[in-house]
Amino acid sequence: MTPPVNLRILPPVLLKAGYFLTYISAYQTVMAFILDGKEIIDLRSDTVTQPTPAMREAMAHAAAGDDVYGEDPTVNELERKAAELMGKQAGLFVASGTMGNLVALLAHCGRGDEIILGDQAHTFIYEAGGSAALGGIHPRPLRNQADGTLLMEDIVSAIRPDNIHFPRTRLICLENTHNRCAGAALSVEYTHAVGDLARKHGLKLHIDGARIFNAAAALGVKPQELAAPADSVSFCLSKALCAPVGSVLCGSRAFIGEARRARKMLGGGMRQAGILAAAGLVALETMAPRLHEDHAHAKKLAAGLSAIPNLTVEPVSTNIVYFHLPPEAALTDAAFIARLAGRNIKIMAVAQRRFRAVLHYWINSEDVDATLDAVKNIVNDRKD
Ligand code: TLP
Repeated sequence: MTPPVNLRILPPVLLKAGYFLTYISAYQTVMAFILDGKEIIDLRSDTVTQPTPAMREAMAHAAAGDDVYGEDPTVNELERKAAELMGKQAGLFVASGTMGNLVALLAHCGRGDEIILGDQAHTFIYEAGGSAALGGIHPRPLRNQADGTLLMEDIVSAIRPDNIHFPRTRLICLENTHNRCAGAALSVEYTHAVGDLARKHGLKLHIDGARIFNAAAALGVKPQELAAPADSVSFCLSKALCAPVGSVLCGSRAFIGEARRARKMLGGGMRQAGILAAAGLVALETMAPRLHEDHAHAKKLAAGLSAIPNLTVEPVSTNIVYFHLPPEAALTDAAFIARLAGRNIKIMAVAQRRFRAVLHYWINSEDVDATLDAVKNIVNDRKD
């Protein structure tokens, strides 16, 4: 009888398997070291977050189908869950926060329509003018207050009367949390007031809620309370929630139908996107409830930075910390960034003398200590 395995080749095979397993485990150790963020303290953004092992696991086993046919069960589940969390009828999984905002604007507005938004809004500054370039939509930027709000009186006076000379005001856009306004969380009361104003003037309200879960955590409210006055809200899975890709746009069934058409037009129909949506579902379950930890780390970082002579720190309410070097400091912005990078710490320069550090899942309390230590030494010009 022939044995099922040739026993003579078994020892070399086992040896090779042994080497292979050793390589794999060494590889895993190195990758874990790099991927868990311990090697580099990357504070440039929460967009840099690697997916967690649970997300990778869910992605590997996700059920998938053709999402353009509406046949991807995991995408459908993510869209259902997202809509439920935002208190809306329907959701649409999109490739990015930028696409979520653009698709929303295309669905709300026609060519020549005007949107009212903040002059510090992500949509106004960082989205490559997509709504104007691709939708013929006219932006009307109003001055953002330091807390991320727009003044009611500014909004009212920006609404156009019906006159053939003017574009038609169609939409008001808010951002919550407000990225460039120190990550400020806009309150439920304020958002309702803007929603009431919009309805009174026959306008729609869109919220760029890229970090709306951070706003909800900081304010101690449910995200749907913040989204309630809005006709549409988009939020990102790929930022503080740690998923690798994607955002969800939520609104009424009819609105999402229009948005789905706009997404297709932009080339955003992603087919077996359940592989990505699976990570998004894990993000909603596991990451949304822990955001207060990032906020605590942000407060700790801000307190430590403000104790360093010559640095000024903007008020912190969520996971974003902005701070400033004094204008007269000998240290240039580029040198500051480079010296931090030399200690494996990455932060972002957002304007002259203004820097941003964003806290996220892969940054722990010791990383904050290490960052404070590094900044202190560099600002005091101590050699490392
Ligand atoms: N913001 C990024 C950069 O683009 C600045 C960051 O690092 O913070 N809305 C808001 C409020 C955002 O902060 C961002 C990304 C987006 C939309 C766009 O999201 P993505 O990058 O997924 O297109």
